[in-house]
Amino acid sequence: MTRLSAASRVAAAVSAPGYAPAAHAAGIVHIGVGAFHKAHQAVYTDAALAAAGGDWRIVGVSLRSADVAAALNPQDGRYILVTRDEAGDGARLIASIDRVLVAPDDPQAVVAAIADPATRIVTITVTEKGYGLDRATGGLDRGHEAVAHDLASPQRPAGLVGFLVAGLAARRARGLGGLTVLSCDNLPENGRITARLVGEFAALVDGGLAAWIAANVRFPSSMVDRITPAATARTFADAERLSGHADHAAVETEPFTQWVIEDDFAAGRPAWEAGGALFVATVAPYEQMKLRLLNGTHSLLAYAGFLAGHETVAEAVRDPGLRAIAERQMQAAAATLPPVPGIDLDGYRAQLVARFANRAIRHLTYQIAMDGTEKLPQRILAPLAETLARGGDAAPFAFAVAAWMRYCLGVGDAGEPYALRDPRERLIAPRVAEAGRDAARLYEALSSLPGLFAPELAASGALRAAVVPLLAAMLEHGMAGAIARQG
Ligand code: CS2
Repeated sequence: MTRLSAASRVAAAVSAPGYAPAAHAAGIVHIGVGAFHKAHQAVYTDAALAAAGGDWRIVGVSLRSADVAAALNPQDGRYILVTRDEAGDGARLIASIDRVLVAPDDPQAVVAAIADPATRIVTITVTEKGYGLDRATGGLDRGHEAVAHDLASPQRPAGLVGFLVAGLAARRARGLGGLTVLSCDNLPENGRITARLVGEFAALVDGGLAAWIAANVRFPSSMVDRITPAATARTFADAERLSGHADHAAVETEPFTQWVIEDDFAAGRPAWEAGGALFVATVAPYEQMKLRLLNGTHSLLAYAGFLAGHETVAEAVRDPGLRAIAERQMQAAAATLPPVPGIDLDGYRAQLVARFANRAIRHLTYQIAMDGTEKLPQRILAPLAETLARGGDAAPFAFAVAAWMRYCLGVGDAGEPYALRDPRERLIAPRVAEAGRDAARLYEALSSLPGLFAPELAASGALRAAVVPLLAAMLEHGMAGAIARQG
């Protein structure tokens, strides 16, 4: 089997990169090199390098596992991107990643990479739970495991904010300039959040550093979108079929891709527009649209779909009853949005349903169901709270809330257990156990989780009245029965 690094021998089906990778030095450190990064930012960077050159290759960082480094480093960071829709598969070789560091093996190498004079941007995809955001205050959660660890040993960090602050401190100590920190996670105003968490952490370590960061580091927000399931044996088999190379770093994704970025960079940026990125002055309307319409519907389909026996999003959205509930929620969520420049929201919603229905992508409902307490606030609870504040109806969002609560039981309708996979599961489990299968008690137990429901939601009688009967129906008739009863 040929190795992927032998670019000259790449099979005809996959074209070689449109640039000489080794001729471009690294300029970006990316924290969280998972499937999403490989299907999104790395692809835009690959396009930018081909179109405009520059020293913008990527040094990837894995905060936990050594798997990505083990797969990518032996093949010089290259991998096959498989794009799937019902018309067939495409494949492309991506060469923008230079190398991958494994933080737990060598945290100092990560700090050194951020503090390298060549580094001008640090991009991030660590998922919502990686930030250490206290939802109640909007600031740093000092009880977050990685934050607590890193505050206790700022020289040897383990988490996102600790690494950013240690790397920036090292830049300042070396007399280097600032850089841009670009969050690419599904959080509203992700740049603003990152700036605040980094600023608060830095102030606790060294007040002078916090002032230096405020003066020298930019934190633009960005909205990212590409449906990217976890890679499986099928991904690897198809990458090999399409490219002629065994590649256990291959990743699969849908054809659609979107990246909207605030054009506010401290030290330049790649020509990401070559890959289709849109640069704007303020990204908030795009982020809200995506979080509330795409991700909010995803979460509904994940909880209700998983419990109704649908393994994938495509199956869930093709269930006519669930599809109707999803359409209703999308319509109500769209009504909370400000106008989004250049976007027709009806068209966007229709496109989303078509993307969800793509059967060539096996996006597991169980994958999306994880980390519910980190996802619900911006996806479901925020548009719900705004709707109630305007005197609107809670009903269109109530099914998603009830389905998440039902999911928190950790056992399916046939009695089969599953792992909740939520950072707050140790808080959730005793509450759920105490409430039993009593819908009203379950509602109280979960709506009062600290920092989850905003006070006005937790106190809303209208919301309770909309959710509790649905939850009772789910418990009594099963999820499939509850969906059928909505028709
Ligand atoms: C999904 C997202 O796993 C999830 O929670 O909703 O990963 C979603 O697929 C992406 O945001 C699409 O851009």
